[in-house]
Amino acid sequence: MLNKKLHMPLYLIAALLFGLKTYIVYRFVFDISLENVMQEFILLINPFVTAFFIFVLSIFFNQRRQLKYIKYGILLGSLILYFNIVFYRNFSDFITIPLLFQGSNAADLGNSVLGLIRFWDVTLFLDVVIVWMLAKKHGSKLTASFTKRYKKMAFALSILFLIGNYALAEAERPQLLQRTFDREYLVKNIGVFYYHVYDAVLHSKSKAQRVFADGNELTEISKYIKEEATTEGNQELQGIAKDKNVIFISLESLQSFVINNTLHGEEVTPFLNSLMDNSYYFENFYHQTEQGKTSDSEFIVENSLYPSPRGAVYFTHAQNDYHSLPEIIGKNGYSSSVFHANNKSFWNRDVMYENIGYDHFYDETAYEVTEENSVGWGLKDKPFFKQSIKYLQQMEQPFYSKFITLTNHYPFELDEEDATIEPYDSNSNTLNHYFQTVRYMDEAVKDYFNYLKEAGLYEDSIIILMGDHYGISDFHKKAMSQYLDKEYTDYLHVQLQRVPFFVHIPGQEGKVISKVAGQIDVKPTILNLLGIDETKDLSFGTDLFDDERKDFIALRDGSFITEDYVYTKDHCYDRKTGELIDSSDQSDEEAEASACKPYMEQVNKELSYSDNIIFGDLFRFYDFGDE
Ligand code: GP9
Ligand code: MN
Repeated sequence: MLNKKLHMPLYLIAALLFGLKTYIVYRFVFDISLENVMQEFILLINPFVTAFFIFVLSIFFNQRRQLKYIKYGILLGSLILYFNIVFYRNFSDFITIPLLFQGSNAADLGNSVLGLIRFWDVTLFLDVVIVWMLAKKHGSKLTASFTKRYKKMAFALSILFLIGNYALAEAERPQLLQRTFDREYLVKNIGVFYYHVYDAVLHSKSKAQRVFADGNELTEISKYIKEEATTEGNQELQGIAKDKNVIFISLESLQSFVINNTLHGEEVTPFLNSLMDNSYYFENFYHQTEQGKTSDSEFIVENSLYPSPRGAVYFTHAQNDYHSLPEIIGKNGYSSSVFHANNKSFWNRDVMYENIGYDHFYDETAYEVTEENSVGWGLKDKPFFKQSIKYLQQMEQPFYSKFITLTNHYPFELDEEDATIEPYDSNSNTLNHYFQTVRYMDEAVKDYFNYLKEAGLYEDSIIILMGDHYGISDFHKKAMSQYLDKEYTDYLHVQLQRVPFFVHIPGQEGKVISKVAGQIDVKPTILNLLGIDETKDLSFGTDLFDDERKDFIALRDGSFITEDYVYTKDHCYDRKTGELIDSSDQSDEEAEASACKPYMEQVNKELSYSDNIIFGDLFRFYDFGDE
């Protein structure tokens, strides 16, 4: 049993004080956005759960050591929190290990650190002062040698709290840890301390893989790329956009099934449909993203490499050497920028963009965001485009600018006044509202074309539009098959991974192109249009206008699509009809073996080559010869 004289043990006092302080800091110092009661609840319990776990460990020591552990524990915890506060004041972001050790951000901080300290910051150490004083005056009364049973119970309780906290976080944001979401999300859900532990694990894992890599692997990989994925590019279109501005529009969650389709007898995307008349439109273009969603689509377009099978490359390998689109075109006289009205650290964009050579990132702070002009994830697409144009007008030409839309994002919320098409009627609210936000985005893009014309930028630009990834997941199978009037099969699932891809060159007629294509091909396609020699590059895609191109598109889960077949979940289908080629019939199985098998090996080889490049940071050993 407990020591009779003991009232409240010091470790509990420390946990309560430190938990309270951490909560106050989360709530009032960090600008953490809370969207619902559950998020508020998680944010409230997490500091106490964490503090309890940290300080309960002290009970395993003898009394003298308990005091030491609690005293230095609270000091260290407070310092970590305080460093984050100071860092946050400058960057509105949390410290990451790579940032601390190699980022220029940390150096910037060093210079201005004095300006970031406030007098009242001393109050942030009040709990430390109280605990140290109590330890000094009443140390022996506030500690005890706890019984085995007490130790076991208290420790078990702390683990239970942790699991409870994590379970709530996981329910609020599924696959929180696997998907390495935004740092704000991590801090919001697991707290700043576990966020640091998580960051450290991520960091050492990717460091280890990098350490054991050497340049030799590149010989084999570059040989493969030269043989299989490098072409001269379509000669007719080569250089057609030379010195023109490139405007790239990333269309949030837009899938091809809505294009040229109707709902209640109305076109869902009237503007994009009309754009098909004077653009190259690829109707069999697949997204190849994984857990990194939008950031994966960005990564593929910028590098023509595959994204990571787990997590987001933008987080895990943001410090690698790449040979990215912004860097290459920068060397060819282009300025480059990204426009996206979200927190700059979302998907670690601020770090990655700087590394791969973007000159400027117009993030949320570049926009006037109010309650009225926001919905769901933030600034609505229409004001987003409207407010962007002034920056574009001042930009040095030629420029490459990427615009990332946001309104058509799960859960597809829209204000009533913005809805111009009735919702669908199915068991899925998600799909029902998807059509409305898709229509809104279509209108926003239409407006944007007009702004470009008014600003006199249209004629000197080429405009590329691409869906970033699916918006309607497998979870809405029933509603999807109702809308499409088709049975939802694995084959259909793969076919639904098609996203729109437009290349709009003002003054050119364009056409609908049916060959199989994917995001991996965007970089070489843009380079060829700009007349930049792509044969020096190491990338897995090929120019989409070149008939000599590699004839399959690999999805990140190993599924693939060829001109004739769709392969997924161990089955080979006829691409046009969706008929299964491997039935139980023996002879058909043989047919399957000869049909999909040769591609299977190549797809796996290609995906693992790409992983090797990224995990081993192999491009640091390669001279692209364009310095
Ligand atoms: C966030 C936006 C959406 O900034 O790009 O990200 P997603 O969830 O689609 O990856
Ligand atoms: Mn997205």
